[in-house]
Amino acid sequence: MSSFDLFANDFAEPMHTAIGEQAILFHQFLGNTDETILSNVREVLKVSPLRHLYTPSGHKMSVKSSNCGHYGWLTDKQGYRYQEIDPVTSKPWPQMPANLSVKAVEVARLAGFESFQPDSCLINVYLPGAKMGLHQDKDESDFTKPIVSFSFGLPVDFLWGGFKRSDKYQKITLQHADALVWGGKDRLRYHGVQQLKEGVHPTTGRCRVNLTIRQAD
Ligand code: MD3
Ligand code: FE
Repeated sequence: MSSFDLFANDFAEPMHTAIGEQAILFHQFLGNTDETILSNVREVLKVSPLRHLYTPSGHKMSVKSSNCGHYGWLTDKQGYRYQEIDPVTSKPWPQMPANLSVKAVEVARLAGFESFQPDSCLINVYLPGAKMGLHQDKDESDFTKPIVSFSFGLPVDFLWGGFKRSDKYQKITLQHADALVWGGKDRLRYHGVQQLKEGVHPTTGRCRVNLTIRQAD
């Protein structure tokens, strides 16, 4: 290897990392659109506020959640599901901000998923100590559609597992403005996030915000 190769590698910060056959992490994909997207999310939350959800077995989730788009994901005693009405407001969820669905369709296309029509965005806010245990996303009607996730604020260790809960997993750091797209063979992988560590981020303050954009129906 020449010294030129070493020099080049220092600057060859990858724009994206393939973490699975059909799962790609796009580093800093959101660039300077972060503030615009977050201010649109704050407007959504003025209408459909963040709330803790309860699993069907009665456990309070540590994240606080809301939704925008035609369908919102939720869980309560009646189970995990998508629903068109926000039970807090008894009204439809706020519309998905156009820039959000545009960026999601754009990054899905970059990952090779052409016909993605997002109709749902789950907003999850993590404070230090919050986490999400290993689970599969399987409440959507069409598993051939990808899922796109945008991360903001404090970094977190994302857990990328296999197809059984007991399969071993790897840890991948998700940072502010990163986009993760997965589908196809990787669509039903177990995944989760480790406990958020204490910290303050210049854009979000003492939290992490994750937007999960899906085609639920
Ligand atoms: C890989 N959210 O809302 S996003 C969820 O950071 C959820 O808030 C996490 O899991 C979060 O359901 C992770 C990244 C993610 C989501 C689902 C996946 C990656 C995935 C499903 C299969 C494989
Ligand atoms: Fe998930």
